[in-house]
Amino acid sequence: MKTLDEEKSGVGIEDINPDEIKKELLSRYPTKVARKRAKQIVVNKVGEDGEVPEILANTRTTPGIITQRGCTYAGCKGVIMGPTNDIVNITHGPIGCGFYSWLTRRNQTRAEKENFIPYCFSTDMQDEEIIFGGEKKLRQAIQEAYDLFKPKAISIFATCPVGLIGDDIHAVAREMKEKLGINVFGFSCEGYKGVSQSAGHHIANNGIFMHVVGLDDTVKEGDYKINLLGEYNIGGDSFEIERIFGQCGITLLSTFSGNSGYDQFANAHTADLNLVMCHRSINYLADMMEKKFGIPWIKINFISAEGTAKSLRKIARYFDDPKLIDRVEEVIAREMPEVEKVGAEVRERCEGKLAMLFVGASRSHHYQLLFNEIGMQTISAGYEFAHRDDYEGREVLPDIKVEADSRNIEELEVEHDPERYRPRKNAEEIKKLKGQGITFSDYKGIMFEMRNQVLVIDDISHYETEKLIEIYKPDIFCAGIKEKYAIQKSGLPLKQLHSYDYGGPYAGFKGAINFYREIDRMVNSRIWSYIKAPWQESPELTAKYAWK
Ligand code: CFM
Repeated sequence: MKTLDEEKSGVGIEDINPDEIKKELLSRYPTKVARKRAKQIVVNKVGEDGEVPEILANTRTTPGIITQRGCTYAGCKGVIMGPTNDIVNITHGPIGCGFYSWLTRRNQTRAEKENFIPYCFSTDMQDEEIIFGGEKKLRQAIQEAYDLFKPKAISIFATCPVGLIGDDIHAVAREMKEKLGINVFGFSCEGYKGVSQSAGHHIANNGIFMHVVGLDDTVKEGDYKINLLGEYNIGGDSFEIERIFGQCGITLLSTFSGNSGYDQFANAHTADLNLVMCHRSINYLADMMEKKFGIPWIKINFISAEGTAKSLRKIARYFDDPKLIDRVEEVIAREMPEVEKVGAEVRERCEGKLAMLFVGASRSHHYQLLFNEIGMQTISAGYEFAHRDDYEGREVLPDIKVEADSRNIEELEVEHDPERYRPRKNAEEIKKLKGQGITFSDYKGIMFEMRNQVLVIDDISHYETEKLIEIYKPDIFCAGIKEKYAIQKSGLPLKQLHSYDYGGPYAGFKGAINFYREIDRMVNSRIWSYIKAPWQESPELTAKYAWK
């Protein structure tokens, strides 16, 4: 029997010319498509001054290409608002859209009282509503949900047909808010609104900011008050992060939106610092909260043990209190030995193995750090729907061309709140913190942290995926459920980084340990080499099933 290493050719980054591969990937496309894809497939090159190449992103997928992307409604309802536990989220549309937003994302919660996450609320539009309008049915659905559950708030999500027939969900929301005396608000997040789910993030950020954030001015007890933005508690990640904050004595007011609810959002503006975990999905809210209430934001990352330690130190430095600084160091010192022990053990078996990561946005970046911790390299990565700033860093923001598809999404005009705007740090303090290496309102992007010569690919197609696997023969491919079985059939393990398969948490210290062990099992298992499609072992089957 061959050893595992003999079965795999073990191609290294050094052995392959990425420009040649790019040429090969493009060679199958019609000229016009190839020209566009050429700008979305980039060979990474980080200059000495940190400069990175330009990439084309957040642009329409060419019809006919099998993309990984989802729709605007998925980004708004599924991603940002879905994890909230005590808001009744009603999908206004045909039942199919509702079904696919029903607990398929593994966002967990520990709701104290109400938990509506396991429910799927839909107006179940039929032909009649499509032809004569669905506002009446929406009104009835809101009333029914209210009568049954008496929630604090109800939100409405528009699906494609709602926009096409012109139902005014916002007028219905206003009317029902008045009638029921609870907060009712709508999101015009029709699936077609943008080029991907990214548009839905922006719409959700606007809605939650306009309708909920700032409604409750109560100043809560606790030191070092923060919000965690862009963490959705997939597989229990938020629970692990909350555990760490608890140990450090950091007060978490609100998470947008993992393990969080209406009251937390309403009160979030009383925090002293916003932490941004997933930049893509929530940067709008961070910027708006800073403008309106004066809360600064910093980019942090709790994926990877190093990232977690670094982020905690950043928070401690921001609050500039020796008590917190010491406590954070104690927590890191207590947690790290176990992480390092498991890491070293796993590293022996994983060192030098290759990973590819193609997930929505942030995770393709953050998980590279976890792989690095066990000695694995990322040979190619990219985002489904992120924007140029997530690749190249926020300094390119002024250069990003706003196209018609993005112009569709409202940019809110935000000003200082006349009474409640309060800068959390004065100019001198900010200067001091910057001197200590803290950067505010900034994200450097994925390319900056990737090796030269690796392929960075935006909105990867299924054809490109198969080609890359054939050429690079990576040890693991990270993507989602749509890719999972197709890729596994090629004899390669696929780790779902959206839902985590059935695993997690992977955030924080304990999460890092879980991830190391899981990847060790996956890349060092022989099981994939035993899988052979019937026609690989019995070629005559090909003939039997052929047309003629
Ligand atoms: Fe942010 Fe996410 Fe992601 Fe995302 Fe998503 Fe997700 Fe994702 Mo799936 S908010 S961008 S829209 S980190 S659902 S929790 S895993 S594609 S990489």
